[in-house]
Amino acid sequence: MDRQTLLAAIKERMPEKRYLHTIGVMETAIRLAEKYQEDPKKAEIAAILHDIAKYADVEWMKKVVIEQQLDPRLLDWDAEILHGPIGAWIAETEFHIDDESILNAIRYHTTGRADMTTFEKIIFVADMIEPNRKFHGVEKLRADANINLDDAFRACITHTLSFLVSSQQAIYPVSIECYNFLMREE
Ligand code: DGI
Ligand code: FE
Ligand code: FE
Ligand code: FE
Repeated sequence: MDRQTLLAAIKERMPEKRYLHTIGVMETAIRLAEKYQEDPKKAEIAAILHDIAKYADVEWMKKVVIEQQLDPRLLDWDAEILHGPIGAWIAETEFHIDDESILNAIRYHTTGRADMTTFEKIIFVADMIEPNRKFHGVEKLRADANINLDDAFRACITHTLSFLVSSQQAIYPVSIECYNFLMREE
């Protein structure tokens, strides 16, 4: 599916602000894919579809979790955690994406997971540093991403988990697995 078709399909499912975020992720992901020798066309598709489920109905998403036998732990969480795995399912069933690397990049774009691939890290980091993101520390993450993807990814995960702890939010177990994996790497 080409860029314009995919963009038209997602545009009607999200507010303008989220659409502009998606364009930013797309441009950033393509640039990082070129820099770190991954397929920019695949990065484009994963980026365009990554937040497709962000505004989907939570009860509907939980129904999909049950019917598709996704991780049952998802049932205890809201759209912020559900939209990754459900986004991957929509990409597969509705957009006929069969490339597992694209589906996994969408699936784990919010939480990360243990032993992320380079391609998954690109989508994760692009989501966090795209030009419309404005949070304290984002410039440093952007600079890191231009130097070393692994270091940038580690800094992104640390930033997200620190934020969740400091605002006393629950942490999804897969996010913890991602963090622990990084801390145990040499
Ligand atoms: O969908 P986006 O806003 O572009 O970004 P995202 O999918 O990376 O993150 C969505 C939200 O989920 C963001 O506010 C951070 C939050 N989040 C990430 N990991 C966890 C989490 N929230 C909880 N409660 N637990 C997590 O482990
Ligand atoms: Fe997201
Ligand atoms: Fe993210
Ligand atoms: Fe996003």
